[in-house]
Amino acid sequence: MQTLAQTLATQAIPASLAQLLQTLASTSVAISNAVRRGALAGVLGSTDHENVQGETQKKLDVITNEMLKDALRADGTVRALASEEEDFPVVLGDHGDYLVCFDPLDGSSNIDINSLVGTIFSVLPAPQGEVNEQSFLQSGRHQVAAGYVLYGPATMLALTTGHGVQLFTLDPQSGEYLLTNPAVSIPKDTAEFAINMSNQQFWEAPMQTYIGDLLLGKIGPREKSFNMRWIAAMVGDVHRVLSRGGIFTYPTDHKNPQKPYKLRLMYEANPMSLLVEQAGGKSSTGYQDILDIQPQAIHQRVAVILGSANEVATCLEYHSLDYSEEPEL
Ligand code: AFP
Repeated sequence: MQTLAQTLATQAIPASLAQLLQTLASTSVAISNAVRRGALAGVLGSTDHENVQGETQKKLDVITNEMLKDALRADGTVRALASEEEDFPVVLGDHGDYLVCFDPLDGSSNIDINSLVGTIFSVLPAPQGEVNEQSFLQSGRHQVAAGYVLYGPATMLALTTGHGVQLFTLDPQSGEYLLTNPAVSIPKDTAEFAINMSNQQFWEAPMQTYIGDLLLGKIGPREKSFNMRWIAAMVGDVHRVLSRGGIFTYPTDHKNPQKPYKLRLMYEANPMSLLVEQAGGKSSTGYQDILDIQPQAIHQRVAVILGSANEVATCLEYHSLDYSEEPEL
């Protein structure tokens, strides 16, 4: 089986990008080891800090953030990074071709229950001259690479450099990522959806109606039965979508009017959308392709609907209807 290095050598990408991706991959091997040791390494539980998103940081959020920061600083190809766990971008040096955005440990609330977590990353070109927060505000179409590492029963890396999506499995013996799927392809149709149903009363009309119709199964307008899954780590839910299709959504909700969206554009929505598009799927807010959004801030959040192309298209049809008429009593 091909190693990650051998696979990257077959792609028309600059040597500096291949080096950076190797650095991200080898750091993820160290993260995988820390995650696997869990309580034995004393890494479970929370800190007494909140991140800029107002969420209490887990010890592993902080540890993995530092591991990635140190590795990217030493790599030399990265001018600055933006992390879900950092208030502001961190400038690493005055040379290097890339900016990196990452969520060091997605789904960290799963850590204490020994369930799926992962690392998500997005690589953008660095502009000429000084870099600052503004430099990161590039739409997802500018990403030169994106991927995630899933720390599950096996540690797996999903990667795109714009040449489709490749899936690698970590060989724990050699510490190498080996190519286990050279061309991931998301089935166009599906009978599986992923959404946090507990927020149902707070969704807007299009999502209420769409999910309502899925739940009606064979007796509803869709005339087929749907199954539901929810991992509470986007990395796990998107991995399932890449593996066997499905639709995943974290839609707009009004549970907290100050925070109508949950997922972060730069660390979650953009890299996952590039992977999904490169694997033949579709990704949208309901009204706009996620990859076309012009970011306004690095910690910006968005509504996300992604997955099997035909199912996402159906969901978008519900978003194009007029819900202003009061329902008949
Ligand atoms: P954390 O990394 O802060 O735990 O959040 C994970 C996440 O942003 C995303 O990965 C999940 O899809 C989503 O939150 C789960 O949210 P719920 O708490 O609503 O299940």
